[in-house]
Amino acid sequence: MATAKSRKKSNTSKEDLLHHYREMLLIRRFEEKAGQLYGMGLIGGFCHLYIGQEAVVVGLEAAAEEGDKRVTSYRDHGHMLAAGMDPKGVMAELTGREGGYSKGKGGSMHMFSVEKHFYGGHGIVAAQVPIGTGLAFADKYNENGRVTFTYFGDGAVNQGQVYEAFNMASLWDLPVIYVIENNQYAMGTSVSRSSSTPEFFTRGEALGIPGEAVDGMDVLAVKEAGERAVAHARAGKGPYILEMKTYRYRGHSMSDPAKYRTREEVQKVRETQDAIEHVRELLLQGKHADEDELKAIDKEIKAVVNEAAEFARESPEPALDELWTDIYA
Ligand SMILES: Cc1ncc(C[n+]2csc(CCOP(=O)(O)OP(=O)(O)O)c2C)c(N)n1
Ligand SMILES: [Mg+2]
Repeated sequence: MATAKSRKKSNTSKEDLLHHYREMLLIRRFEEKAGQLYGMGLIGGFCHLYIGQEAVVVGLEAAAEEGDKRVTSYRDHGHMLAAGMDPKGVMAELTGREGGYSKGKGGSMHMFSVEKHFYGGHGIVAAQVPIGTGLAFADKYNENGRVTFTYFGDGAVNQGQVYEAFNMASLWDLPVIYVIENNQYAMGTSVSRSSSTPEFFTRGEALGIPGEAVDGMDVLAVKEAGERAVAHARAGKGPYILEMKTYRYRGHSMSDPAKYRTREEVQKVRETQDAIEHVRELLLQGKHADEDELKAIDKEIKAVVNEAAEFARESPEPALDELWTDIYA
């Protein structure tokens, strides 16, 4: 990975840079707040934060068009926000309240929005890969020109069902983009300890699926690669693999002993590769914004997140009779 400072200067427009900056900052501040609420006991159960990986989803959303779909794992808050879901509804789901996307009954890992074409939120590692492939099958069948972004991790990539899905997607030229978010760890297991070949972008080669590795800490590189993948899938040429080299700053979930990597390792990535810092520098260098303007944006985003947190604390708990709705009997 290039460092935040050494990355090439961009000729991206001011509007686009500001958009990426806001979107990534919203995810980071939202996740920081979720971590706080968790610490206060207002969020229970599992909660996996996306801090550090923001450029992946923000860059790919910038390459998507209205109507395109997305499906991901349990590390899903960033994907929802980037898809345009309401921070209030996401935060209220984390606190298990009525105003949440699943009426407080799903929690962090189980939220959906058909309106925003977000299909979850899946707690079973790699389960979303066949689901994303199925969504793409439906789109091809309906000839609607849509593509599906199917996100999964470096741990999930070693699951058998991934290759069954790859085979069908390639056989039927399904419009699906497989996004491997390689944050280098699956819980406490590093890629070098778990994977016989670490070059995940080549995992579709035997099945005829092209792939490329991308600096997932560089939102502009992500967007560019996303556009190539989208063009491929939308043209009817079938699936495409993007391996995003990224890093998570926080623990796997809120309960993580963090014994598998050093503080120095995390600190080094934060200091030299941070995706938000990168865009911040581009904005300042290009004289698109000054420190005061960036501070004002930060303030604005914090207000949105605080409002979401307030809503999530004040929304009532689901009524008892909700126990009997949305279930298979
Ligand atoms: C089938 C299955 N096996 C094990 C688990 C427990 N588990 C939850 S997350 C995880 C690690 C997955 O790592 P990765 O795919 O790299 O995603 P990341 O957490 O890094 O985003 C494991 C083993 C699970 N949820 N489902
Ligand atoms: Mg991982």
